[in-house]
Amino acid sequence: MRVLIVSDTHGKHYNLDRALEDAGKIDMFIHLGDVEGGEDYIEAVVECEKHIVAGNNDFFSQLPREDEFYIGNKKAFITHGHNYSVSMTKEQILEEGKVRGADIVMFGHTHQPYFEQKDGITLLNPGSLSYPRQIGRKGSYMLLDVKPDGKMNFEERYLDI
Ligand SMILES: [Mn+2]
Repeated sequence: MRVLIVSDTHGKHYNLDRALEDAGKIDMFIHLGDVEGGEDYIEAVVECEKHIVAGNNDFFSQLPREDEFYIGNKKAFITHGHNYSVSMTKEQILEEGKVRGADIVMFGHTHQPYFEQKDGITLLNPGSLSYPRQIGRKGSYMLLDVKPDGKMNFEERYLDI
């Protein structure tokens, strides 16, 4: 199964469309917040199972602040990350993931890709599709491929400017 993981589109859909096209057929779509009104657009163009959380800029949205669900037999915990000071430290969100018994913890907010496997937990941020802040500033997203034997392969991908 293929899972497309994106974040921080901030109401712009040009790069989201490119990511959806690049990713090809997907079985699950995850957006880690700062959708800024893009919910209706995503609802219209993405047909598979979707998990979307609210970011610090989604003031009037009805989206949940966090979500827990399974990807295969692994438990995922997703949240935008601003409530866990992710710009300063990854310890708080990692700790929350442990408390919740998560295998995979996903966040956004920093607009910089992040990937770490620690204490049995995979902690990741796909970066931002619309306003990348890492060196090179290419819009980024992550693709998770779950093999038939359950093995997970995480791939960070960058769009050409
Ligand atoms: Mn943002």
